[in-house]
Amino acid sequence: MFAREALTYTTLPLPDRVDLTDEEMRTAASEFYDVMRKRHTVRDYTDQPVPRDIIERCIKTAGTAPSGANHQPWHFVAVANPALKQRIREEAEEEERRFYEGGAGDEWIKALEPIGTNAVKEHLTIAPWLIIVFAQRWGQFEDGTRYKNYYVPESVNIATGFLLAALHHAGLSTLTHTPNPMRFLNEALGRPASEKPTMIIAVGHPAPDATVPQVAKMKKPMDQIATILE
Ligand code: IYR
Repeated sequence: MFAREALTYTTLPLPDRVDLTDEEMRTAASEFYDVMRKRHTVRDYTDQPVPRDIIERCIKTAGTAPSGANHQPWHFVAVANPALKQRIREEAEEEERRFYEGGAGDEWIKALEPIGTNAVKEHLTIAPWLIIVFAQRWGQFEDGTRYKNYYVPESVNIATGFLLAALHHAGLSTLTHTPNPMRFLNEALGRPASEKPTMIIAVGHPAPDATVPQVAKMKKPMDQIATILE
């Protein structure tokens, strides 16, 4: 994506400067918390379609994330094609069967018990979209030579967080899914060996009878997630 000659240090005045009072910041922070605390990981979907442009707008938001040396080492593949979703489901379920039938080990299976997951991944075919996140371990200049990427997991995971927030903000539900290994996604989606799939995100509208595990509502209190040193 980068032309070598474009990679020089020049600056521009900070765009989009925000200048809120403390009270305005307080309100904004609380309002965003109120949006985000209503995000729930949803496992039961309807097949109600979601227009492609909404998915694209959310991916655009993901693409604004900060990244190591601004290399933006991510690629998102959005799949609505039913045959492709079916193939991804079949291959993911095969991995998951191995996981749930012993690959995971007893401690991991016990940790998942209150979440109620199993190897059946119906959402992968019912949800109208699957977004597969790929991490680019290295990139290529326009002349085909390689360049290194830096802080790839950190960068991709921040972008993935932006994507989940954007989809939620747009009124959609999501499920993050990580079959392991996920190599089959490179072949299924025609992505190069330089890219590592990190996550499948099912996206859509919740089924009328959708539930969430009760434990999912138990969020750690502030004093456990933060230490404030003034
Ligand atoms: N990838 C499996 C197992 C799984 C693991 C964790 I950690 C979860 O929080 C949920 C599921 C699956 O998707 O079922």
